Amino acid sequence: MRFPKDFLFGAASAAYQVEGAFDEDGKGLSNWDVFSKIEGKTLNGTTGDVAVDHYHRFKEDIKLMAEMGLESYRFSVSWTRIFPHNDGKVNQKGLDFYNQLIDECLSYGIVPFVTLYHWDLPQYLEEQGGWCHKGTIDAFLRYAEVCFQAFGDRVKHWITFNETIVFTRLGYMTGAHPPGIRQCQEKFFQAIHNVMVSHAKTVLLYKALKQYGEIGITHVLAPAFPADERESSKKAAAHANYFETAFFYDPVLKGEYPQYCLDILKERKVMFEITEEEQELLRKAVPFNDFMGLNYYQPKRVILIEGESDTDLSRAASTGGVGQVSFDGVYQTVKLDDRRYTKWGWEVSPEGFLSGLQQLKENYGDIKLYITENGLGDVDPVIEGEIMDIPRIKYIEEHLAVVKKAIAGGIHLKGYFAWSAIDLLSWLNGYEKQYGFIYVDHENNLERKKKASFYWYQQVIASRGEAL
Ligand code: 8VR
Repeated sequence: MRFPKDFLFGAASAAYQVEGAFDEDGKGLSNWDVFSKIEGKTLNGTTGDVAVDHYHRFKEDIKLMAEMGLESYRFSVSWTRIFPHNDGKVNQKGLDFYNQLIDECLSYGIVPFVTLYHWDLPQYLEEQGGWCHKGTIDAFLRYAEVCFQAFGDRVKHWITFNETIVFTRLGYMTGAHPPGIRQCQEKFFQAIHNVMVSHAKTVLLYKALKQYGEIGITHVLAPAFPADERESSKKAAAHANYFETAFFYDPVLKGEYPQYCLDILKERKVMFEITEEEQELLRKAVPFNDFMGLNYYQPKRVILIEGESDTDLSRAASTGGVGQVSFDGVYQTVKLDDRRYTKWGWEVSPEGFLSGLQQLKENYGDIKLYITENGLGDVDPVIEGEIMDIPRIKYIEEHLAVVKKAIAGGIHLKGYFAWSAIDLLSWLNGYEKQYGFIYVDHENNLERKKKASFYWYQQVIASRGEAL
């Protein structure tokens, strides 16, 4: 089987992870520009000041992506290039950069998929309370509107937020991401809710502008499964699916939070505010949400924590590490002996991917889906100067096979974006963890080089998946 004609083969990146030029052409500071400079926050103190210098080399990078045959490039806009300071003034040079980037993609027929928020919040908003502060919702709306107006004639695919669960959990529970707050459930849930309201408002705004494109949000797809046969583990998985999946998917696709979660939060006296008006907004936006973007890396194998719970929620340093204790100390993910894991302890499970997609269809019906991220973080082997990233080829091949199967099984999946187009800065893991089809030589002036996977993906795209 070949993939359908209108299925998009893409790859993704995020502004902070690739652009660099953190203070050029009028850009203001983001929370990550500040946070990454605090000692001990990132691996070896790496920052996005230069990253892989995509800001200056985007022409070269897009040219390589075109050579690979890429049909779509998912990238994010850096909010502080557009609104550098807390004065509401738009920075034209910021708009110019993305105009050039978009035009460059289009000149090769590469469809731009634009993420408005991939974690880099203006520092001035962070200082006012970040996502816990209602003013951030208005600021986001204004920012989104300026982007729609500046780029919307050419950009027809918009993603409002990337992985709400990650930046809120790491920002307010484990403290690994800015603002670095630990174990604050009130803030965690308030931030999630404010993001959901921002999403709903942005969707309605986009539709009101009548730009005739599509808009959606990207969530983590990480279905939880009981790690063993015990009843308690089944309970843990159900609880995890409520709090880590339904709590994020329901407000977007059903317009309300799962009652199961609200009851528990009330019982535990976790106080956060949802006004009537906001609740109404969530409902109103549901039919206008055009698609769900899914980032799939791994499922979760969970067990219930019995007795005294391990309260050190920051135990797993990365966003996905096995061993992670849930936000409420009720369950934890475990490593299973008979499973495959990456060097960073992320489980490799194409089967989990397929059941995650099937569960979504069962719970939410026939929604349009894009895989907005999927890929393998590895230290790529270099053999006689060639980057032989064979494990990455294998990983993507297995997951693309699932995509094929899902489509054949009636799941409405319209595109696949590998993470990542090019090697980039990992938020917490520096440059050690590579994901790209294009290698960046940090010893040698950030020179680009095609990996084995580059040629492989090129063939996959050219044959529309028949080469799989
Ligand atoms: C996603 C994020 C993306 C990447 C990929 C891979 C990290 C990384 C944690 O959660 O959207 O930005 O982030 O996962 O892993 O290493 O930078």
